Amino acid sequence: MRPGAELNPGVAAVKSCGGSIEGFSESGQRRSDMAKLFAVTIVLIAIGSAIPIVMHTWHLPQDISTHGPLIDEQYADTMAEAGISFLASQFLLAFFIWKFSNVKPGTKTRNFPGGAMGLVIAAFLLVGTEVLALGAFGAKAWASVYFTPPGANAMPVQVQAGQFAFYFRYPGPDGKFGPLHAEQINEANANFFGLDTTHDQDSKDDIVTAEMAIPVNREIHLLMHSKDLGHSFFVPELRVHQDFVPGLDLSIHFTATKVGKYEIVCTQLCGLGHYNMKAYLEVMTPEDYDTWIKQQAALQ
Ligand SMILES: [Cu+2]
Repeated sequence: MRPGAELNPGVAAVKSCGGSIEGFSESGQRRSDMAKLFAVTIVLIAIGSAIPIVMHTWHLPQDISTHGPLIDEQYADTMAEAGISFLASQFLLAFFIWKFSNVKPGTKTRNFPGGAMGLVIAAFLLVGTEVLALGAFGAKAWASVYFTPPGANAMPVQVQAGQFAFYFRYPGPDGKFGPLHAEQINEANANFFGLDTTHDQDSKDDIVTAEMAIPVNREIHLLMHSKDLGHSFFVPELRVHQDFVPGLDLSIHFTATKVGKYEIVCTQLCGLGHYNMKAYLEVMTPEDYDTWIKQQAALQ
């Protein structure tokens, strides 16, 4: 290298070096070959990881809810947008590595106009626009679940999460839930919700179960609370995933469209027994549901 010459192959914006590579040492040539191999590897890995996505190798679970198509559409839009950005950034990275892989000794280093600050601002604007755009496009799916109230005929079901089980409560023939008394929760006598059936008239016909059953094609208004700490209610097929927050009464509404048995899982790491915190949702025909709820009422 000539005295005083600068060589900085790590900076992208150096002058391209087509033509002669006079003075290029053998180790420099080897580095250049390795860089080109690296660029090709990046392109191959990027394309290889995109193929299963484009070919839908990993399907989403079946959708059994009325709001599911909107959620799936949002997933597809997000995946397409993120996928195109990912491929573009990898190809660009590979291009720069290839282009500047054989910088000859003595090439003058040039800096990006504005330095790192300009790049940081550009990245900030790009990512911010991307996040805002996805938020705007996803508002419809979000609003269909959270910004519209349940219909007047929605069937109320209460779910309580606690380490490490879900319990469900149905209001019984009177259609009213009795009040909860946290101090009366007693798992030993199966009073999971803290009901006082001796004094509270509305609690007398409440039905508590360890599994959830609902009639198909009927809107459900799910009332959620946690007994202890953060948990979640996740049924992938329903496209419902809502956290429980201790101290908050949350609710969500949905309509299941396919009869079947589906798993309800907690996705919050809620303690040592978290791995085993699950229950089942059975979507039944209206007739089967009537039979089931009568059976459960008889077991109280
Ligand atoms: Cu949990």
